[in-house]
Amino acid sequence: MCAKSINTAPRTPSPMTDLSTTVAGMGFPNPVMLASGILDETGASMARVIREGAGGVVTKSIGLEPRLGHPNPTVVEVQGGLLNAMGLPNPGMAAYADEIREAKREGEKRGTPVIASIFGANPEDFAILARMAKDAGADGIELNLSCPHAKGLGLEMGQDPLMVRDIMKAAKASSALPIFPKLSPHVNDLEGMAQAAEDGGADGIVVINTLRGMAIDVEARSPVLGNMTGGLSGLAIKPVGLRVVYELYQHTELPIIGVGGIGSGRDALEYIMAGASLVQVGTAILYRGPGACGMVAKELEVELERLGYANVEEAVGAAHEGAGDCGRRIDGERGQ
Ligand code: RRO
Repeated sequence: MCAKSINTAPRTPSPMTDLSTTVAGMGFPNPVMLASGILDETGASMARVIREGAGGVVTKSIGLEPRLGHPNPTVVEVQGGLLNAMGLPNPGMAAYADEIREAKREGEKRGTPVIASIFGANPEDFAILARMAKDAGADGIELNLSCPHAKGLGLEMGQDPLMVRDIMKAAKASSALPIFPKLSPHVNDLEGMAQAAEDGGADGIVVINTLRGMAIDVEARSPVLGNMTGGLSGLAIKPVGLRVVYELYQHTELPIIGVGGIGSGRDALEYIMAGASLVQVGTAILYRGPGACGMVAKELEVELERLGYANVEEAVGAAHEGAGDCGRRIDGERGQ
């Protein structure tokens, strides 16, 4: 067993579970956030998600300049989820700042953080965007280092540990906000990438972005998506996300934000037990509507109570208890 005791499981149902939690100094009314890329093009849609019970919202990924994105079709439903190649469409941060302000007004009423997702082509872009997002009132920043289908952006940067470190440093230097890089499962050395993020001053790590995939139209004898390939999200990727969160938990002390195929309180609890301190819901919005985050949070509360957890923190990493030598980093040493 590991020397560091983690989350001994309570035995009896807890009369009341406190869903509120604090991560990287930020307070969240519950740990279920809206993921970047869905219902977050406008302040009004994010405000609605907040009103319907989300514990936090993440904006669509925003760059410096307006961008049209990839040609249609940009989204197709596939077995187990969605395949998208939106191509980072956005109006540019100068125009989008008002959307952040509007979401923030609703967030302030309920103590719900608004996190700005940003993308760029180099550390300087990220530094400027982090400052602009902060000035617009964002409570935290998510660095998109993992979009699987954007040339020279996203994943291309997130596969280079030195670039990850330098982007983190630049964003951190220009904005005092908590900053969370979003990493891809498409990396050979996830542990090294997390270390690079930590070296750059990351306050937590978000995993996972979508998985690179493809759909074929046999009548047209061609790929369905205008971009040919796209990112797979939804239930199909949940086992991948869980595995990544579980492995990261063994190698970093940073808080982990889990995303990928979460559509119920049970899914959220699986991620939390794997090691996530917060979770994000994206594709499930399509099936459950704008209230999906609030619904998942309520279901999570029932699950935590049933299992006797008084709060979310007690359950974080619980799935490592029964796994023998836990390998969680202890006293600066890396585990197995
Ligand atoms: O806009 C997109 O096409 C997109 C982004 Br930024 C991302 O991070 N992940 C994804 O699947 N699509």
